[in-house]
Amino acid sequence: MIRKYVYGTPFPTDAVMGSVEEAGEELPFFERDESGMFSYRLDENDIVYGLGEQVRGINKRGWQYISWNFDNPNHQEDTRSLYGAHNFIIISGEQTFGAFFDYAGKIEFDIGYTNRSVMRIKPAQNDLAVYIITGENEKDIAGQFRRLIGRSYIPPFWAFGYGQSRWGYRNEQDIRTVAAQYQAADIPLDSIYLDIDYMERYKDFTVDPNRFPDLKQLTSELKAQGIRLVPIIDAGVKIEEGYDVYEEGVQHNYFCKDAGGNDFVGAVWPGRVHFPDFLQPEARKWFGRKYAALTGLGIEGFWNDMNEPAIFYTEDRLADTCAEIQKLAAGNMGINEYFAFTGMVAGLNGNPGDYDKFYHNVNGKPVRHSEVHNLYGMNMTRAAAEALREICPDKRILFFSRSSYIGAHRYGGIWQGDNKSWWSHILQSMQQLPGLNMAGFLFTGADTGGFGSDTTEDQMLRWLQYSLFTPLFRNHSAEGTRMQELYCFDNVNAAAEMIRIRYCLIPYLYSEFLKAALLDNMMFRPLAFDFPKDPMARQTEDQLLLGNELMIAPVYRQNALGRSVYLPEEMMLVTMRSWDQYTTEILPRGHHYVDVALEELVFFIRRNKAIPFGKPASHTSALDREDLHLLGYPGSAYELYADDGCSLDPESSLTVSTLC
Ligand code: MIG
Repeated sequence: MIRKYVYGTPFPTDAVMGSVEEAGEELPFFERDESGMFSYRLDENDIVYGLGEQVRGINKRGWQYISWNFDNPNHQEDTRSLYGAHNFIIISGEQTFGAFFDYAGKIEFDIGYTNRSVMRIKPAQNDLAVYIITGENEKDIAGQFRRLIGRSYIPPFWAFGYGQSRWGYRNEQDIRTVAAQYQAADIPLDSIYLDIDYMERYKDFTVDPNRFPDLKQLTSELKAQGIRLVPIIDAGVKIEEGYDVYEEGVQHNYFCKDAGGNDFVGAVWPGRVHFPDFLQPEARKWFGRKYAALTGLGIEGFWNDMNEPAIFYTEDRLADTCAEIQKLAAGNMGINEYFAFTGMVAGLNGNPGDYDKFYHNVNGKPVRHSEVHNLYGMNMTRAAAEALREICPDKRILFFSRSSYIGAHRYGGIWQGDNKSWWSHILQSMQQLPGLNMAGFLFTGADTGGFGSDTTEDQMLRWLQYSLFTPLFRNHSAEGTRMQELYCFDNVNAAAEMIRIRYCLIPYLYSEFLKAALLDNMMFRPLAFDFPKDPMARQTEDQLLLGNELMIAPVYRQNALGRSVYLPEEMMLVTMRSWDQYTTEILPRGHHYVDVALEELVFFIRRNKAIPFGKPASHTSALDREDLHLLGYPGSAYELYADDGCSLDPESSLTVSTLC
């Protein structure tokens, strides 16, 4: 059952589909005080699930999280905000229920931080809708919520292939080298990503004519090899006379305005930019149609970046800061002045005050950006998705965004942002998956190998052994970091085998993805969602159930040659060295230590279940989706979902068959 409670005058977020009647009776479970703060007393054994893209555990207890979409490359234990606002939680314990705080601005979730046994939720302003969901159990509650927010985005089939990315591929030759090296090493590959360097001076929808003289030719040449190019699009539009996107945006008032009614100016990669006002339907249509410039060159996928939106600085704050620094430098800079100086400089990027200084035009009325901040990235993605349906009505386009709000899951996926080549970030990515799935984000994954800092060969192998299960499977890294294309390492074949195994698993992963999307299920679940009474399952933070058949338990510690695993039921351990060389062993319910050599992948098949397992191919279009065998308990069957992988309406080509 879903009940809705409205406070003040909420800004419509479009997270929820259709309309839900307001409940007559009082808000259950929570106390609400006169300041507008919601509080809930946590029982010792209560678990709080959710919040999607956030730091810390699957159980969010014991920290304060702030939904304020933020370009934050530091994903640490003490981080409070990342790129998304996924304000849905499920409290599991004494009382089990879900709560969605549908609010476009900043909102704090103090989950046993100030006081260990109290959860406090406080929106910046008291204009919001709260949805309370009760049901049979956690899975049922999550399913009801997913039906409320609408069907998750389904990418094209080829998006399940492996992708190579790096910020720093400078020209066509760099891209050709990546493709050639993958082929030479016999590693499957479906996509190569174009980061900001393909653009002409970071101008959206342009291609640098010197470094990428013929993108159309490059796109078709690579597509003939089964590889798609996936360019990035940033939110800010460069201010430059004669640049059509800039000129048109100014002319039609499609950009956000400052308090004086002028187009607001911020600085990001292109230098001074205006920010499209994605809250205006007309601006969305206009910006969305611009993607046709690239689809016209044969492009079939995009990633949207910097759409929190990220602002490196605004000119007035920069001027004020420089003036202050001059004053400081004129005196004898003592320690206090020195720290004031470094703080001011660091505080330019993403300064909260800057988000108070611009406005959206909502049906003719100015709305201060900070009040609707968390909707910006979602509406950028929506702009593209809605337009692309018209530009390319006959096929799905791969689409994922950095910033998001619940509702964006209908338009595209998200990647988990600028992580680092840290072992802890393998686990962090995994711990976000259940919360993301609860919020509808199924097509997701981390920058494999880590974005910032330098990876090592062993870390890359372990990372692959986790990421090969995530729908979005992309190796990406930052400019200036160590090269981490798989052919750069000594034991290329060990990595290649992991990618081959991924391709053998694609029929299963795609089938479970379709089920999750079409039936509003979570593809990745905490153990306790299926074993709610098992106290050990309720504590397990480093294993997940995948679909209905698998449990994953990756190794995420350096130099570990195995790990402890908890089995909530009897399961079959599968240890794979290569796609055609593996062992299986039935293990009873309980605690086990499992050996996992560096070149080995392990996963578990649940009791009396089996998964379809195919053969590798150099890319998804060469996969034989019929040539499957069942891997798992003898005598068990599997229900396979498949489709043509490209129709906009997935039901139009859906087939459901039983493999046994
Ligand atoms: O300020 O385009 O998260 O994936 O490589 C950095 C360069 C801008 C941030 C993205 C990252 C991308 C990078 N971008």
